[in-house]
Amino acid sequence: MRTSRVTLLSVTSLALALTACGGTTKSDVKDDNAAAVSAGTADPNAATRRGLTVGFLPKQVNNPYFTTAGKGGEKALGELGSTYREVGPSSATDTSGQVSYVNTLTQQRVNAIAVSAQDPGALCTALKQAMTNGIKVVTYDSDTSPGCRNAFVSQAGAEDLGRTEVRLLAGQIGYKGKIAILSAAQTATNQNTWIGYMKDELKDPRYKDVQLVETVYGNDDAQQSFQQTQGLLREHPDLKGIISPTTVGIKAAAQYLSGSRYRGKVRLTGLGTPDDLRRYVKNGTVDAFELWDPAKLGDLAARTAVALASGQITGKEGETFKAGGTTYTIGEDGVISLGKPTVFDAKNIDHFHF
Ligand code: RAM
Repeated sequence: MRTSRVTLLSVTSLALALTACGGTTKSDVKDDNAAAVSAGTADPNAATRRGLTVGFLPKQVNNPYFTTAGKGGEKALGELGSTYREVGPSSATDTSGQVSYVNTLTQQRVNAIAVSAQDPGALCTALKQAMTNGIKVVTYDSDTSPGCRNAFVSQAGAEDLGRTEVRLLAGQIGYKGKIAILSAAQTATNQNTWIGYMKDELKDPRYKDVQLVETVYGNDDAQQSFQQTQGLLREHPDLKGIISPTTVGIKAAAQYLSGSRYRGKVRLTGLGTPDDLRRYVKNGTVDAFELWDPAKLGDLAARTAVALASGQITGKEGETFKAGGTTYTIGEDGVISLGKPTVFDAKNIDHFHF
């Protein structure tokens, strides 16, 4: 769903209006929250507030990964007696669009925003403005800077993800040959963090015969990702493997390889959904890849947003809260970790449906 954009100016006026307003309106509830945040105190025993509205702002609305994550968030909010609202751009490279959506949600006076950032810095001013208005901000999937949100719900350890992808691919190509990376948007915080760890992992002497020749960007667009894969093989016909740490990219690369003479010759791994890649595992295009359950990520983002808006946590390291029966502890820089990803291969893929 697209919502009309508002200017930063109108959000700034809103901040002033909110500060000045009196009476028993919905904004007063958020003003209470703002007071709790500015006092920097968490009350783990505070009651979970109901009737909240949490705005989900994915990187891209028409990406099935975010649709699944959104469904998880919506279900969790339903269980908690609160409302889910989704807005967002249809392109993963529309950072100014994302900024406008933050401003829209601020103007709509939602209680919390859960956002997957297309760019680490671009959203900062708008998110800070939202927080000034008493709105709690959670990033999930792809972070901004720690000062621009209350907490980040991380899908899995970034270092672990980056390193295991290199290990998976190196094992598949016998630790020898040229490899490439097919990423999402060039600014994506999550992919860039993982790629940083991939490059670091490749410095280990055991990869001395593995050469990373290129990193290309398919912008989480199926057609662009397909063409980038095609281009990689044209440029490097002796390529041995591709890592694609994006669900859109890996699916498009699998499609290309599967229908080409490279099927089974060029190994492909990365982050994908079992439903997207099942057929490519079965036809020998992909050996193994990994992911977390996006619905669980959306669920935890929603529950974190509600815990923040209820004053149970503020996002400080060491605070704990309960979400769906599990107790989570907030780590350094306000990071909350969902857990470990699952590696899928021919042996286990049929047990997973998402
Ligand atoms: C794509 C997006 C998302 C990423 C997954 C793995 O859907 O880029 O941000 O976490 O892939």
